[in-house]
Amino acid sequence: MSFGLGDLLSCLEPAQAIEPIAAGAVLLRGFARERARCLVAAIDEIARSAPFRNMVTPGGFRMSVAMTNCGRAGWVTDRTGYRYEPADPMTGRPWPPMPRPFRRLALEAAAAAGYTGFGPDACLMNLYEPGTRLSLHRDENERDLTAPIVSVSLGLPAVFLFGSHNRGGRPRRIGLESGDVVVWGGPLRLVYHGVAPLAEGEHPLTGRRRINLTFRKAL
Ligand code: MD3
Ligand code: FE
Repeated sequence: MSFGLGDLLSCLEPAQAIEPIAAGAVLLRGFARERARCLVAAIDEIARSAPFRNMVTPGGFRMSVAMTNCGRAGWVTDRTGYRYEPADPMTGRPWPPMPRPFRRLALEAAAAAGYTGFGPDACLMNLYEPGTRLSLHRDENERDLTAPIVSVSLGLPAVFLFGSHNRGGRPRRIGLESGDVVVWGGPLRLVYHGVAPLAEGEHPLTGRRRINLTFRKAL
C-alpha cells in the first residue's frame, strides 16, 4: 500500500466541509452537528416560556411555520406589519434571553465564513412539520444590513429555495440537514429565499419536526 501527498494532507482538513454557495453565502455542513441535541433541549426550554405560535401576516394569512424568539428582540408579524419587538406580544414579557452557547455558535459560524465579530441580538426560531412551507421573501426588517444572518438547521431535512434579487426566476434548491449552518451576508443579504414544503419523516432528535434558528443583528 502507498500513500500520496493527498492522503498525508487530508488529516489537516477540517472535519466539516465549507461550501461556498455564491459570493456572500457559505454553507458549513455539519458545523452544529455535535451541539444539535443540546440546541434542541434549549429550544424546548425556551418554548416553555415563549411558545411556538402561527403568526398572521399583514395580508391576513396565518403562517404555516410556527415561530418564537429569544434575545433582546424578536421578529413578529400581525395585521399591522412585520417588525422586531423587545417583548413577546403573546405574554407581554421580554423574550427569553439568548443562551450563551447560541451566541457562541453564531459567532463561530460567522467567523468561519469570514464575518468576524458577529453579535446577534435576535434569534428567530422556526418550527416546521410535514407540509409546512415558507414562501419566498426577503429579510429586510433588520437595521444593519451589513451584518450577516446565520441559519442553523435541526431535525428533519428541508429543501431551501435560494432565489435572486427580484421575485421572478427559478430558485436554486439546496438540501439542508440537521447540523448544517449557512451564513448569508454581503451581496446576498437581500435575496429572495424560502423553504419547500417539508417532506414526511421522522428524525431521532426532533421526531416529525424541523427547527431552524436564524441569528440576526436586528437593533
Ligand atoms: C438568505 N428561514 O427565518 S434559513 C427566515 O429554514 C428564513 O426557516 C428559513 O428564511 C428557514 O427568515 C431559511 C436561511 C436564510 C435565512 C435568512 C436569509 C437565508 C437567507 C437572509 C438573506 C438571505
Ligand atoms: Fe428569511
